[in-house]
Amino acid sequence: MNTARRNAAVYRYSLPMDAGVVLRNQRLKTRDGLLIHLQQGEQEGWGEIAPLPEFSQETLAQAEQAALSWLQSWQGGALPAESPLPSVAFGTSCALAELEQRLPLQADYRKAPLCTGDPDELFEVLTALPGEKVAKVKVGLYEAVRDGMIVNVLLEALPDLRLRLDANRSWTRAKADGFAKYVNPVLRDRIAFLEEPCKTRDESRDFAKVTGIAIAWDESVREADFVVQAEPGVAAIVIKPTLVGSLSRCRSLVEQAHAVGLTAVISSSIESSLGLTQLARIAHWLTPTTVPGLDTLDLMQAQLLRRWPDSKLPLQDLQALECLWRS
Ligand code: OSB
Ligand code: MG
Repeated sequence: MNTARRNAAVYRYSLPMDAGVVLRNQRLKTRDGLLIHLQQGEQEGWGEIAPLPEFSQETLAQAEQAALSWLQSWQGGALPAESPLPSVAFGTSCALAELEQRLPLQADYRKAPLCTGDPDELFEVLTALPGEKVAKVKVGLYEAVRDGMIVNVLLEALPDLRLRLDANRSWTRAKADGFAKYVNPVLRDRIAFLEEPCKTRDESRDFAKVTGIAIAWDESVREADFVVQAEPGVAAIVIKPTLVGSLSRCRSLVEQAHAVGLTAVISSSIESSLGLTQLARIAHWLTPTTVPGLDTLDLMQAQLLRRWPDSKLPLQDLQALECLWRS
């Protein structure tokens, strides 16, 4: 039992984003969040708490309140309960796991390159990609027909490519069919999965059944009535820890997925390089055979405290951060 004195601190960060990062209905000019630091004797741990606008239920102000009360209680010697706010539960559980050396250091820095716009650009990246060629393409932003053609062209041009697609529930059942019509049936099994094609789960299930294109749950995983189960046409669940909650909640979801034969993909909610490198460690630990969905660092103009290997982005250190509280 470690009886050394405990200290804690909370910092606030605001990282400039690349021009033109749009989340659902709003442009994201800066990514704002908190870093928490726990210290006990020789041990220390960091965690990131960064609710994602348009995706998280909680605001940063609410997360800050909840984080402060969690930290004060921890600092006083308690083991506080997991916060009901997912971003807070994730950040505090990561900091504790680092402090207690329960988060392995080895990381999976592979990432599935993310393509929102230009398929020519993705083509170049993919041609140069070492190892397993898997990329993620956002669909549903333009016309479904255009999406279908792009997918077809990419799969035809690169015979060892597998694609993950993400429609973020943007299609009606009819639009989803409009997409599928343009994807050559012999190429469809190289779509590893299409995340949430339709507005409802039932429509997405039907789409998978009719088209033979496998689907994955992402938004659904965060809904109260969601249960992890094997279903025809469902290949994977996407786990975004900042939106889902504590490490133990994420771990339980991964275990449930694996137990029924589903792939679990650890994925980014646009965390800073500090949170993102922790996600790479979580992915290596819990989903070692699956490429994680972590290609979001380049949406930002700087890294924070810890570097992502080979990233050329400048690093902001602790001095650049505003300390909100320390004990
Ligand atoms: O739609 O899956 C999404 C990031 C933030 C919010 C929503 C999403 C994402 C990603 C992360 O796409 C990258 C990935 O999953 O590969
Ligand atoms: Mg998604």
